[in-house]
Amino acid sequence: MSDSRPDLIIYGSPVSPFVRKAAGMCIAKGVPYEVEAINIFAPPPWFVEISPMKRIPVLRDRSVAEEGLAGTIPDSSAICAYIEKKHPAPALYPEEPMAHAQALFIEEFADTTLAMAGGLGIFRPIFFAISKGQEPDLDKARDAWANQLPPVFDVLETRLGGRAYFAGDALSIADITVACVLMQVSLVAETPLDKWPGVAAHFAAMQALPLIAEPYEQAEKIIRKALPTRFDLT
Ligand SMILES: N[C@@H](CCC(=O)N[C@@H](CS)C(=O)NCC(=O)O)C(=O)O
Repeated sequence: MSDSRPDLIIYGSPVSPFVRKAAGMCIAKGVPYEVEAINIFAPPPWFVEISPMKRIPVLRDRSVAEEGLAGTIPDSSAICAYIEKKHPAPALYPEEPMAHAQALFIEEFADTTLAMAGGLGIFRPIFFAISKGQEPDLDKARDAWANQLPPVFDVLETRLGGRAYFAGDALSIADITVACVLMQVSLVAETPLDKWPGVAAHFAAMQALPLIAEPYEQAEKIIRKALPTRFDLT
């Protein structure tokens, strides 16, 4: 490489939990990366070509190609699987087949069901409104906290079963994804988890890890400019 930029470029914003998930993988493995800002609501034409679902993140591996479609991967799950293959240590996908599949399921559950309840149900109605100079839709956010999230937390509590990790006996993509997606709620609201002690303990332990905390800090810097304090949704 003729310049000082790292091979791995994550197109997106740390405000996206899926960008933070990919960044967390890089941090866990000690792989240099850079987040290159893309405004997903007004993306440049070259980005649309590499993001068929018009979403962030997309990863570019500059050691493969510096422009065009080659060397790019859309979708955080595909990105994380790629980073794991390219940089196997420390392993963030369990080796044992059942634990491996459980990790993939929890990743998917967090990316979809948890993200729908927390991201679409709470983060967006609060932060998108504030960004547009409007009043946050606290009724919608309170409804999501009271009704959409509890069944999701119930599933997570049961699947954790009092253990420290969701799959196998070590940190995996499952833990990283749940933490990154749940922290989307923390960006705008308090997250009292007393009814789910296993989830609460897991969340606290994840928040203490640099691979979770560092990308979140970047997101918080952006969010706190417009929203100095979190809302209480209870
Ligand atoms: N399953 C995708 C989800 C990506 C996603 O939904 N990203 C959001 C930002 S957090 C996005 O780009 N949204 C743009 C839109 O919905 O138009 C992944 O894991 O990467």
